[in-house]
Amino acid sequence: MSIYLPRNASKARLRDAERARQNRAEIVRELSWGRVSRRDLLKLGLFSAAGALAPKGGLSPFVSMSGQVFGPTGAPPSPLFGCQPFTQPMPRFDVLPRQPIACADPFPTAMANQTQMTVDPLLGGGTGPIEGRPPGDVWAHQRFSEHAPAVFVTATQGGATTNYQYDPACPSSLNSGMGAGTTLPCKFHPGMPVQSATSVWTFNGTIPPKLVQAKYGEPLIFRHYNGLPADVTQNGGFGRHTISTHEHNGHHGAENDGFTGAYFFPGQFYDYHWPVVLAGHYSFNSQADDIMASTPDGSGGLIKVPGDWHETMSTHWFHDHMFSFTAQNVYKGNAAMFNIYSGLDRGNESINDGVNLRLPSGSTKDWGNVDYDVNLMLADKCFDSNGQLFFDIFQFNGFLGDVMTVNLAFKPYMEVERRKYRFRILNAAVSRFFKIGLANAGGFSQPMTQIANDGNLLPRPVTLFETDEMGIAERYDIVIDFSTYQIGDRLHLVNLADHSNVTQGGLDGQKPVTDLTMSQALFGQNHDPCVGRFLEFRVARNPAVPDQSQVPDVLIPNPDLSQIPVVNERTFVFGKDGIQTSGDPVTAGPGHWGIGTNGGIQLGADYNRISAAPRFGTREIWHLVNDGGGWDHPIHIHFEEGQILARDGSFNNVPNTERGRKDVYRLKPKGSVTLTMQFRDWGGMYMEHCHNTMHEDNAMLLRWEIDDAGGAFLQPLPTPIPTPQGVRFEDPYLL
Ligand SMILES: [Cu+2]
Repeated sequence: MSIYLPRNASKARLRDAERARQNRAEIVRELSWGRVSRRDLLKLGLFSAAGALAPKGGLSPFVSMSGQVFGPTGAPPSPLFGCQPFTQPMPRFDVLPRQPIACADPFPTAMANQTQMTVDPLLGGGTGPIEGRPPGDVWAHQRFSEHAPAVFVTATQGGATTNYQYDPACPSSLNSGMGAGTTLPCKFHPGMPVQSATSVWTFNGTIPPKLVQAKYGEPLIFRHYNGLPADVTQNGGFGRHTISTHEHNGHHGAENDGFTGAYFFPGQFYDYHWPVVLAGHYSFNSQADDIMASTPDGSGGLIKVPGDWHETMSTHWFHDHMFSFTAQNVYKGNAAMFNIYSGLDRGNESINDGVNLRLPSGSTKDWGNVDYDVNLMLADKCFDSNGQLFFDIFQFNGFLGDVMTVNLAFKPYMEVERRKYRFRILNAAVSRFFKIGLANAGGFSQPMTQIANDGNLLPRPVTLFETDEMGIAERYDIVIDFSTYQIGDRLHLVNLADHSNVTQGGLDGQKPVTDLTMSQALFGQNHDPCVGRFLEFRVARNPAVPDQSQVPDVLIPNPDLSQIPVVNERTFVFGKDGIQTSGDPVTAGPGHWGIGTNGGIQLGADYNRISAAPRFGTREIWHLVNDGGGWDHPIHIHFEEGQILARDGSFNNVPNTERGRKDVYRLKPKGSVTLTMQFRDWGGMYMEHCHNTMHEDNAMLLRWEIDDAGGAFLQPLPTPIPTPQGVRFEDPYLL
């Protein structure tokens, strides 16, 4: 339960709460440094077996220093330093340069580059490989020469610093006045303090968040340098300096999937090879003779590619997946977006070739225009009394912030033209759900058109006045037509999902408690500080050029699975108190949460254990079941998008906005989801987990794998155990 005292709470209560927060922060810090383990805290009586922080005075926000419960109280509200909503422009994403692969030095190699370098004494000294990817055949890039990298994109994870190289990839007139090269200090608002290099860790250490643009058939190397401090204690109290980068729902080999145990150390890099192929690449349309499966050629035409065009993907993101530390690292800034372009979803609204859907984007470039195609990253944050980013790992049910941000800016505004825009909205929160409505100046709900869910365009667009409850890591692509408004009009995106729990007196990280109406959210008595308006649109002018975009009645129909046999069904039950079966402190993490597979007991997380191993080239049906404790769990299955066959036993319960393809499946309290997935093209070890990352980091994560095709695979695959001096391997065990 994240608790925030009201802003008018008494000074004494605020002082006690701040002291409790500082005491808790000290324990969080010790844990994050690895100086104490959760087992140690358990022994000290500071941690209950169920994982909750023991109610000792000065630690829990529920308990006063004298041992008296002070009821619905807790952390002091984040200071806003007098900053008002909608007083800063929203920065568009910072687009990372796409360089020719020849710029990569050293040149990428199929197997991990084991060139030795000196290792910092704080990391044990000696020497170790420059690339942190596990060595050898098993972790070589699969089919590397067939998908020879063409484009090189690189970034360094680092502490907060000023951005002098901002590139929004659009004119300043379309970015609320901010042009390329605008100097951006790392602040959540110009009136808030600069974030210190230990408080915020982002790609290149800068804000706004980064965007990588890719297109089908053009393999890309993302070289991720770890520029974080070698000293594990230099983390501002939370965040781990080892990282593993997951391209969320990337369809590629496991060596590029950001496996939770394949993390790398400060001073190292990791080459992620993202071939960007349509699912079915090796088994469907393999001669590439269907123009619908295609990619822009750079000069107005199309190049056909293998695979099933019904599996075309669009809006991805990538983020840290470090075992047990994902929530802290993503919250601290390890989150970026990845737009994939295709013949269908080209990012050009004027090319009329019978394939291009001509969604709102722009026309200047052949593909990948972002003039009217806007990435939005939503996240709730929390600050300490100095205005530095704050995190509390003891919120096992979920961590909720009290300050709403878009693109890491506190409640910004965006100037828009009178025309259609596409917004690629990502829920990048730790535990918060959003339900989004669009309000006009009078507070009345306005129509929006949802065109995509997760990475995938829907079979048909859906007009709505409010979105579904958007789970963590889900993406909703929404088109808003501002041509029906007048110059000078102001509209707002409004969060309707209220996490406040009045009976328990705090914010509930388990699920949204109440879905508010627009009028309740705007005019009601709200206890959740992140409810209400969070982004202002200012209708600034008529379009500079006529809007040529459209939203066709048919987008991407689902792939036809009728001829593909189902070879297996599996059931995964998501619940509490996973039983730990391994005492290995490296690969295993104790419960609070857990997952039971095929009728087995609920188990804690252990990435040395294989919980499912579907056969390469097959299709299965998986049942994801919430054990009914009153929580929602947004479950992400890596590797390939699936289709939802039933919610709570029936297809009738699947809303229109979920009838396309998905990669995150919200279970809802007591709910279940039945889905079907295929396992093709690539192999290796993947994950399935709750994307409430507090649940994920506390044992709601398992490893599954496809281990009989795609590479030089052993069965089962050896588990990597990274060290700064090199990666060793352990034999896994099968459930
Ligand atoms: Cu969960």
